[in-house]
Amino acid sequence: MGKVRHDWQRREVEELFQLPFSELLFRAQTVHRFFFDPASIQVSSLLSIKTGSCPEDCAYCPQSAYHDTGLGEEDLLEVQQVVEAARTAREAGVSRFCMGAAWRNPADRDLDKIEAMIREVNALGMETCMTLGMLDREQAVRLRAAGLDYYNHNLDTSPEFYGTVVTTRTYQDRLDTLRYVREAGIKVCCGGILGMGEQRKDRIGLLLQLANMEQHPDSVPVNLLVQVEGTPLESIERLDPLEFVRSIAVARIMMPASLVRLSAGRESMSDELQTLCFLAGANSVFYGEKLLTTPNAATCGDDELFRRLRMRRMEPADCGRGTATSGAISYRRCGEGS
Ligand code: SAM
Ligand code: DTB
Ligand code: SF4
Repeated sequence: MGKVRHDWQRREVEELFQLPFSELLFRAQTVHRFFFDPASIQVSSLLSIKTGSCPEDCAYCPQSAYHDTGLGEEDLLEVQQVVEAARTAREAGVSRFCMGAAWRNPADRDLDKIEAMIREVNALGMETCMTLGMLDREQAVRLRAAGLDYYNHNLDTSPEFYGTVVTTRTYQDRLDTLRYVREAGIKVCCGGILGMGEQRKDRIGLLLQLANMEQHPDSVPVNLLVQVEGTPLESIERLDPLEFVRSIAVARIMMPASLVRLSAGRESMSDELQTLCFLAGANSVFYGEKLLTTPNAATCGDDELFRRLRMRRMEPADCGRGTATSGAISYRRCGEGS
């Protein structure tokens, strides 16, 4: 039960997906409560620090310059603008601040500013996360030296399906950046997007990639595609919501000590569907009116949902890997601030 495995076989994962729903959720909940307090939830906020006109062609993304979504290119924000947004998030009880840029990779000339953002947000007592595209080894080392806690870099889907959604980079490019991030001592936030027209075998392929890494990602964002007008995936058939819940449950079982984030897509979900995702083992969300460029679930609705479910916010110290000592965890209740 307390074992964290890195040798998952496709056949076993297929069998998990095929379990009766009640059995799958029971197994996921059993694992979840061994590693975490199942009533606690980690809360992150997102800020787009550089929006639009990205040179990559990701079919899902409203920020790709290849798609006409009406988003113009904006400059990299000033450090003070970022700090203000982080302070507001902290006052709303957020423990991790995630900053995203529509870049293929950061230019070295922008790194001084990025480093200042990391230092100043850390100084507010928040965990920092950046998602800036591909990094080289030296850039990863610089970000860590500035104090960066997490780097988000998603594999997004299976290696087999990847070429259908992105052609301007390879799966191996993503894996290389993830390796540099790990080697630099930064915690890894890595997950994917479901509902892009992939098949179950691709969802399994993604989960196998994540769960068979030498070290599991510390955070695993599971995004439900936000279907944005002007992107090639705007009219793709919607994923069965129960298949989405199943995928969360299987992610929880395969990566029991990681935070599994119910990430993009909550705006289109009912409270009841989100509740099923929490029951399946999701224990992290993005909180705030906006994701990067699209609307997120409303904060007042989230506060009310957490209150109805009696869910408590995790303290930053408990947001790392699950400890299997849930009794020792302390909490800040929703709305109490920092
Ligand atoms: N440019 C960097 C990169 O691609 O790594 C960082 C920003 S990018 C917007 C971060 C992640 O957002 C992507 O890896 C993808 O998983 C997610 N994402 C982008 N568009 C999305 C959408 N329409 N629905 C769900 N997730 C999306
Ligand atoms: C992640 O996995 N999801 C977030 C974050 N990491 C950077 C981004 C979601 C973006 C959704 C589309 C948008 O708002 O532009
Ligand atoms: Fe650019 Fe990231 Fe969007 Fe791809 S997902 S187009 S790399 S911002």
